[in-house]
Amino acid sequence: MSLTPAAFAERLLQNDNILVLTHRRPDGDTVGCAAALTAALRKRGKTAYALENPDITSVYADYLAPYVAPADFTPAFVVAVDMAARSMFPKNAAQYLDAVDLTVDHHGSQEFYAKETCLDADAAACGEVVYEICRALGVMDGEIAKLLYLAISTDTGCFVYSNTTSDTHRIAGELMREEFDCFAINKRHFRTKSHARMRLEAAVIAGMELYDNGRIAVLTLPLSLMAEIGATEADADDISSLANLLEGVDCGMVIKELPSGEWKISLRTGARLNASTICSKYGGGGHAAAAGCTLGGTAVEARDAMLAAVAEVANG
Ligand SMILES: [Mn+2]
Repeated sequence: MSLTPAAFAERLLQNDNILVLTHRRPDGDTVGCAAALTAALRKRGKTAYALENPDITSVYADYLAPYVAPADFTPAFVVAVDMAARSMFPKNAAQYLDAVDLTVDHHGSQEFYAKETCLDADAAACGEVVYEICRALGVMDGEIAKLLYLAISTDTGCFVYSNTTSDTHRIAGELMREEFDCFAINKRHFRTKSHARMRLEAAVIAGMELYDNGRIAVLTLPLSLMAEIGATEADADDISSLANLLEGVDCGMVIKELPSGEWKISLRTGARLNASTICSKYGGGGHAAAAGCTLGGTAVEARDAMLAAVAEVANG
């Protein structure tokens, strides 16, 4: 049912005027994949653009900017990258909800909304699959390699999360043979924190709650705290990895307030718990070790709903 990367590349070569979509609240994987795929298609002589993403932060905006479609671009073929579900479409992509020709993804919770899908749920990042597609397209250079390295390094926490495999390292090694400044990417995304980010981490850690004999850590990030600190969305990027740093914790939960007043839940789990199964109870999903969902009500109600779901899955 799933397309191979080679078949995916074939479909791309048979079409033109291609638009690439990224997911809501874009991360390095979706942005790196969209930019890399667009660059690769242009190298093969195609007219290709990435759709502007209204949620993009300064952490990733400059990677996508050279590829963003002009307002008057009318696509003939639409591709989605790293997008598991229709709920992940950004607001400005609503017209493509039922019009995606191809999806490439690595989420086990993939909903198969596209006409055809290339899914590798064992890949640590969608960037690993897009790497194979670029190889099948016969194109690679320093720019594409930089973008795919961004995708893979950010989805693996710079190669330390449990999703990292020997394939992840092999592909990263092959990318590093191309000409780009790998250290600059690592320094920017993994070894640098803004002043606001440092203060934000201190504040959410001060408010950390522990449950289940210290196995569950909950961090809450209301917009009022963001405003108090003067933190932007860019300062809160990947804050969900923070809770699991505490010794003894194998279920880290970050409850972050959205501008809509709802709560975005990010769950990071060890082998004992499947994060995607837990989040799917509330319409979310993702990977076994990292998943998310959105809940209404107060932060306390969202937390209690999540703790109940965790307990249910742990006992089930
Ligand atoms: Mn991803």
